[in-house]
Amino acid sequence: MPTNYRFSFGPWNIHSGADPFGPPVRDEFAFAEKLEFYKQLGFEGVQFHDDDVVSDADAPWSRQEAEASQMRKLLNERGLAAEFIAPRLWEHPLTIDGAITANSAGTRKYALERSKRAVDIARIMGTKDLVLWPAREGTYLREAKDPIAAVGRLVEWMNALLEYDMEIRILGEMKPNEPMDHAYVPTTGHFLGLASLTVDPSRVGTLIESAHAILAGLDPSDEMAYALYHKKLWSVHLNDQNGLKFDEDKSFGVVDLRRAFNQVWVLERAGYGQKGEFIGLDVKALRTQSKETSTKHLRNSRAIFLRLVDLVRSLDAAKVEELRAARDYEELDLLIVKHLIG
Ligand code: 3MF
Ligand code: MG
Repeated sequence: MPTNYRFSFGPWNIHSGADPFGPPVRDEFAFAEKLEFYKQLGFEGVQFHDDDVVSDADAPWSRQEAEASQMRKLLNERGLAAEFIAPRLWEHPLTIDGAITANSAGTRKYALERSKRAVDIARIMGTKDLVLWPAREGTYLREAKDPIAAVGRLVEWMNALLEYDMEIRILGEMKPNEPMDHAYVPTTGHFLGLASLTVDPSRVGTLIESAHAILAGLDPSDEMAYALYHKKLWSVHLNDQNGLKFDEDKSFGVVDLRRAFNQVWVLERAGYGQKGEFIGLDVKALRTQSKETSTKHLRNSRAIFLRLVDLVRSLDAAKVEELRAARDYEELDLLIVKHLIG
């Protein structure tokens, strides 16, 4: 049975074009306007940070609860589903030097309490998935924190959440650097090692972002294959990245079509999506786009993904096997490139 792929993105993927070196270049769409784009563009999943759902993640719970219920209603009315909630632990004044791995016990307590509220928000929103992008869980200089204690603190944080809610799943979204010089848990493999140390490894898995793997000097399709073998690829952030520089969040497949093809191939071969997993995107419109044309990166990424699905399905698999057996990789190279050129 061919997979009928479902797509998701987060509200931050429609944005005003600000970057670290310049202010916004186009007006922000209101949240309600962003929601209308989902179905129009062929998406049904919404990825959320906790404070994308509620206006203030530090507000009294009664207010957060009411706002989350209201958001759930907005999604239901539009036939949309929340894919996951990610506690945004990297913007608060308390978490300047990290949240889970901060030296300050008070900050670590804040991080855990806020993460528990994110779990509560997830339950209201109808998802069991909590995404951890450990943005500032690393250092600017090696001596700033105790690196062994830091690893333990990540495990303790996961254990506390797994015990707080017996159904919640934690998906680690690993990235080797940016905003930190080095992250403590830079890759999927590192994270899966930690997952095995938690009180319930069956509820800890991964979300793999193409650009994050590339920034680690790794091939995203091999990273996905590694997680798929562990049955722990529970979401993806497809995008593209031109070499080792800042996280570009380019549209899927626009830099390296063959690398994108291989990601689609590994997902398709493993039946990814058949248990309801979303094809998530984490892409940004170029700063040069006008407001009116600032959702084309989402349209394009989805279209490129689906075109690559066609190409994966029409690839002569028997020929690939034959060339593998004959170890004629030059011929295989040409077969793939010709297939992509069409
Ligand atoms: C950073 C990211 C983040 C995460 C998001 C959800 C802003 O490189 O990829 O996007 O995807 O916070 O975890
Ligand atoms: Mg991401």
